[in-house]
Amino acid sequence: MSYTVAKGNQRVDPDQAEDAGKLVPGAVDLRSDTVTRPTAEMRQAMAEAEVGDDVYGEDPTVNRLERRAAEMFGKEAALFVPTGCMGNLICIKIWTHHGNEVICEERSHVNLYELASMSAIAGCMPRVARGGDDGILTWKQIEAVIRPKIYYDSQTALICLENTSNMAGGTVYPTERVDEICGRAHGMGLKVHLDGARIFNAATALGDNVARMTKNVDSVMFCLSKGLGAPVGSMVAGTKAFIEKARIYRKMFGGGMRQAGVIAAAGLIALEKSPGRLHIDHENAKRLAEAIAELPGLTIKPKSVRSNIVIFDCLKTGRTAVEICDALHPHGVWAQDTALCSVRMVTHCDVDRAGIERAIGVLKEVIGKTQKAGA
Ligand code: TLP
Repeated sequence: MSYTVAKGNQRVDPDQAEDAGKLVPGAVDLRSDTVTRPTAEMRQAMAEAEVGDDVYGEDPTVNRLERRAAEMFGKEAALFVPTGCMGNLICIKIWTHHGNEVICEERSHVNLYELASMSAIAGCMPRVARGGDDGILTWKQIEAVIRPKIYYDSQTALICLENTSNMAGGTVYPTERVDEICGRAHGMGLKVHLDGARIFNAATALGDNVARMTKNVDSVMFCLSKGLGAPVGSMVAGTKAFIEKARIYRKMFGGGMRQAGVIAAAGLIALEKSPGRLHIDHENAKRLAEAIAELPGLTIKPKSVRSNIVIFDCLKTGRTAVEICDALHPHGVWAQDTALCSVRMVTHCDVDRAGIERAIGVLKEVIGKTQKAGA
């Protein structure tokens, strides 16, 4: 079977590949949970959505989504934004001045995958702290990189946490840790922003609720378009005054959307229905990790897999992550290289247990061949 799909983190050139994005029967797409497609219920709601001009505040569906998100997070207000990247940038922009430093974990999305927008647009320097293997920061690690209040030092303004921590393998912040960091940061006049792109996965892993988990952060961004399965959109939540500012920056960054109710309708369904099924993705990730741990040359600690992200090391196979992904690809199992010898597989609502078993079968075959070739 031949088809075209982005390999690893490459983008398919639509002029070169007319079949880009076409559904491939039987393919198991584990590159990311961003690949999920809207359900029939979402599509129906999108078709029927009541809409208006959201820049004028007149889209009833967007207004409903924003009210519901604020309520679920126990915050005064929320704002619908096109992407997680824009949501994070808006929050960073509000909490900082040009020349400030933003503390974040080395592997965090704001540091690695947002095209340096905090520098290019908000005028800030990322100041990275290295968490342990789990990418979860302690106060001690944060404190070590806070700048002293000296006039010739750039000043720390903000701490960005990421929950779950994507590139550390979907690891989860204990809520007490977030509370401790917020308490100490606030005591020093610093703000805390939470990149909660996958906060509902974290909530599922902890058995906690998102309002409690984000009670003390100053702002939170979360994505509707990842594990929750909506086609587009993320939310930012905080105080009413903060969201008023966020609305201004959203417009400045080109994110003022008009009849956005069409996509907000899917977001509402994602918010209500999807959190309750995330445990299935987590069980699938666990199963995948346990099978991977048995394969020669692949390294992963299945116990460390707490949510829907499985990252394994392939150094001992003698092949790079790109080579492994390329070898899986023709068998219809798609994964993403995240470093030279590190492969990521993300479970989500469009891959069921049968798909996971198929991925395991293909991995066994491909890794078996690798071993024979290397022997
Ligand atoms: N993550 C994507 C890639 O950009 C790496 C993925 O496939 O995981 N915060 C976190 C923690 C994220 O993982 C992502 C996207 C974002 C923010 C940005 O969200 P979008 O793509 O909506 O801008």
